[in-house]
Parts: sequence; C-alpha cells; structure tokens
Amino acid sequence: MRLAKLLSSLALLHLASGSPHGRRATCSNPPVRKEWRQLTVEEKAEYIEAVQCLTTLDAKSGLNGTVNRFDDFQAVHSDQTPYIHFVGHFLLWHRYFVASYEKSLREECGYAGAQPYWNWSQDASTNLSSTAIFETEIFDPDTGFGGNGAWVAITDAADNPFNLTGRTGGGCVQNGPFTSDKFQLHHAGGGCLKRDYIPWIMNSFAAQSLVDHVQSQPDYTTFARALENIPQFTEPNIHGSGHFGVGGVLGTLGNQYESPGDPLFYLHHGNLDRILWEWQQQDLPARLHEVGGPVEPLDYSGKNVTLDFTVNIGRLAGNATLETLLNTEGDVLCYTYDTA
Ligand SMILES: *[C@@H]1O[C@H](CO)[C@@H](O)[C@H](O)[C@H]1NC(C)=O
Ligand SMILES: *[C@@H]1O[C@H](CO)[C@@H](O)[C@H](O)[C@H]1NC(C)=O
Ligand SMILES: *[C@@H]1O[C@H](CO)[C@@H](O)[C@H](O)[C@H]1NC(C)=O
Ligand SMILES: *[C@@H]1O[C@H](CO)[C@@H](O)[C@H](O)[C@H]1NC(C)=O
Ligand SMILES: *[C@@H]1O[C@H](CO)[C@@H](O)[C@H](O)[C@H]1NC(C)=O
Ligand SMILES: *[C@@H]1O[C@H](CO)[C@@H](O)[C@H](O)[C@H]1NC(C)=O
Ligand SMILES: [Cu+2]
Repeated sequence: MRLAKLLSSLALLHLASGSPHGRRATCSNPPVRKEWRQLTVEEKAEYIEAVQCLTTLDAKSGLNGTVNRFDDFQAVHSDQTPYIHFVGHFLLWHRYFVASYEKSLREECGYAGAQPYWNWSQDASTNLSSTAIFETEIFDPDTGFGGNGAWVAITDAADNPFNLTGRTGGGCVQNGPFTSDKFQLHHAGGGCLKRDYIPWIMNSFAAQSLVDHVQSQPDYTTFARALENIPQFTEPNIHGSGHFGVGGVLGTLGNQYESPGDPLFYLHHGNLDRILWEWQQQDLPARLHEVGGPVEPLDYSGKNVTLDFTVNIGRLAGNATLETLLNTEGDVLCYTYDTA
C-alpha cells in the first residue's frame, strides 16, 4: 500500500515535470519586433545607440580578431559559416544568433525595445534599375544606417568570382552613424564598414512574389530550401536580397563569413525570421515541432536534422536544440512580431 502510494506520487511528479503543459512558461511580455519604419525617431536613435554601445564593451567570445561585443557576433558567425548555410538548421541557427544579439542589446546596453526588421519587399521595384529601395528611412544618414560605400573599381576579375554586374560602391560608407571615424571592425583584418549596392539584385530578390512562393511551401524542408534556393545568381533567393543587394561584391554584408559586421545584417535576418515566424503561424501546432533539411551543406539526399539536433553559437549563449528554437516564446527565446 505504502509502496503503491509512493509509486503513484512519483508518477504524478513525473507527469508534472515531463509534460510540456506542466512546464511553467518563462517568457512573459515578449518584446514585439517591428519594421524599422514603425519605430519612432526616438526608438530608432535608441536602437542605433545600443548597437554603438556593443562596440564599447569588452569581447567575451575568446575568438581571434575580437575587441568588443559587436565583434564577438561577427566572429562567431564567421567561425561557423561553412556549417550553418544550406543546411536544415540554417534558419534556426540564425534565429538564435539574432535573438542573442537582441538580448545583448537589451541586457548589456539597456535597450528597451525589440530587434527591428527591414521588410525590403515593401520597397522592391519592378524597374530593376530603380534605386528607390536604397532611399528609404533604412538608409537615412540621420535616423537610419547610412548609405552606400564610395565607388571602388574592380581591376582583378578574381575579386568578382560570380561576375556580378551593376555594382555601384565597394568602399567605406560615406554618411550616417557607421562611417569609419565612428565605427571600425576588427575581425578578419577589420577596417571600415563597406557597402556596394547592386540595384537589380535588391529589387528582384526582394520581390514579394518570391516571399509568397516561400511562404506557400507545405513543409519545413521545402520552405527552408525555397528561402535559400541555390548558391548562385542565376535564380533569385530572398536570403540573397539584403546580402548582395546591399553588400554586392566588395561590401561587408555580401561577405558570407563577415556579413554580421554590417549592423543591417540583423534587420535583414530579422525579416527572414519574421517570414519563418509568419509561416509557422499558418499552422502553429504542427510547425512548432517540425524541422528537416541536410546536416551537411547541400547534401539533400543525406542525413537530415531532427528536433533534437543541437546548435551552438560559441560563447554567445548555451547550446540549444532545434525544437526549442522553433518556439519564439518558450524557455530559450522570448520575442514576437507585430503582425498576426
Ligand atoms: C589571429 O589573427 C591575427 C591577425 O589577423 C593573425 O596574425 C594570427 O595568426 C591569428 N591567430 C590565430 C590563432 O588564428
Ligand atoms: C511587407 O511588405 C509587403 C510588400 O509591401 C507587404 O505586403 C507585407 O504586408 C509587409 N509585411 C510586413 C509584416 O510588414
Ligand atoms: C527605371 O529606373 C531608372 C533609375 O532610376 C530610371 O532612370 C528609369 O527611367 C526607370 N525606368 C522606367 C521605365 O521607369
Ligand atoms: C566568371 O567569368 C570567368 C571569366 O569569363 C569565368 O571563367 C567564370 O566561370 C565566370 N563565373 C561564373 C560564376 O559565371
Ligand atoms: C532527407 O530529406 C529529404 C527531403 O525530404 C529526403 O529526400 C531524404 O531521403 C532524407 N534523407 C534521409 C537519409 O532520409
Ligand atoms: C556545445 O556544442 C559544441 C559543438 O557541438 C560542443 O563542442 C560543446 O561542448 C557544447 N557545449 C556544451 C556546454 O554542451
Ligand atoms: Cu549566415
């Protein structure tokens, strides 16, 4: 009798701690992520100040070429670049990375808001040579992230391996809060922030019709693959829009290793994460528990990731399973978006 009672109370205890419904949610009042243009002038200034604050705090990642907390993020991404793109964990690794950056802005730099995103589809033109997409509040020198880099000609074809046409910059950014006198990178040789706008890539890769195509995919594997598409420029991919539209050939955001050196990286990947989040909302009960895609880059017939697959982001935060990262309001992540 006593044994039976003990066993049944143990069973109850087990149920309470083991069942997802028995677990106390640790995310209350999640920060609400908004499009940059939904922020007030004050909120924009607070965000930019918090980014600048990261550059004044000592590095903790232990990685070579890091002086400050901003560098830490760039170095961790660079370190893992060969293992985190064209794989099943691509989107959730970057979700965790951006959320950890948001957490550092809030907890280490006193930023009270959420990570903003850049909805580039809002400005994409069917006139592919239009530069209107680069003339929005995102690139405003006073309230945004500043504009293009100075023109730098490419004389050695090896510096443009994809033979991209239509470059317009390539040097240090010329205005705004991240010019070389105010902002310096340190990883991989460091130097100024560079941009190299390519209007046709920005306008075509950011088209809302492509976003609609990605969001109409029936499962995680096809969704994630449609979003990244192929590592070439013969077909558009929405992931490439911000990277190569803004970073072009010589710009920081166009460098697959060092791209988080451009503060716009976090607004660009914030938008990709918003697109994933919206796709999940279409069928949340299923899409909180579904992953897929290759463990090894581009290995579409090989081993696939599963819910218990673990990602690490170095010393930026602890290791996490893909299942925990599917939930933006769970035990590891805590944020949401302003769209329903
Ligand atoms: C660290 O970076 C410096 C400068 O780029 C380089 O000379 C050095 O070899 C690097 N050290 C390691 C351990 O990678
Ligand atoms: C993003 O922009 C597209 C194109 O203008 C628009 O249809 C969509 O509603 C926007 N979404 C958000 C969340 O801003
Ligand atoms: C497309 O944009 C370019 C650059 O702004 C402009 O010169 C051209 O007139 C536009 N073409 C059309 C058809 O609007
Ligand atoms: C770029 O051009 C060079 C020289 O014409 C060619 O060898 C190379 O294959 C081209 N690369 C791509 C990605 O098209
Ligand atoms: C991985 O997933 C793909 C796409 O669903 C599938 O074709 C492939 O067979 C899977 N790989 C294995 C080893 O099951
Ligand atoms: C996190 O994952 C990395 C790579 O898989 C591993 O080397 C490291 O030991 C893990 N850290 C912890 C605390 O489990
Ligand atoms: Cu990346």
